[in-house]
Amino acid sequence: MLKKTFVVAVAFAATAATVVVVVAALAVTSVTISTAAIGVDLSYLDDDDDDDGMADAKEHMTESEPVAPADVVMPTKVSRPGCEKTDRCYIPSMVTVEKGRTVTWINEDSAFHSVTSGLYDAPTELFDSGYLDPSEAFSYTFTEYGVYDYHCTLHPWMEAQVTVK
Ligand SMILES: [Cu+2]
Repeated sequence: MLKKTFVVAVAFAATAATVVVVVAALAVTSVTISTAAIGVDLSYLDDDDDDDGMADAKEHMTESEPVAPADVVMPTKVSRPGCEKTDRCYIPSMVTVEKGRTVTWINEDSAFHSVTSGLYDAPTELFDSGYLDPSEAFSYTFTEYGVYDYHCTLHPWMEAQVTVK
């Protein structure tokens, strides 16, 4: 009787151990499957094909930058009065640069504009881009400290300023 009980106990223990092993094996399998599933999902999400670790969105932004980056933009529709009310005839209308720095303007409007030193009523001879075609850029290097007003010779409301410090 005692021996039979012992055999049953051993058999039970062996069965229990098997169940534990099977459960453990299933757990390991399910973890492996989960990881594989995540791996598949990630590979679909990651369409970055050059493996440099840069986000694709950032790379696309870099690609869309203009060939000649401008510090100041003449935006669309500034050939009509109105931009002066929101100070957006040149954007930004006030820039501050270090001495020796070159500032670049680009005409993003469909009309001609200029970048001419001084105010419309009181121009100076420091710089004058002449008429800038649409998409045309103009650069000037500021070699002296000061506050420089500039304007468009075609549109008196277009005035802005560069500060060199
Ligand atoms: Cu203009």
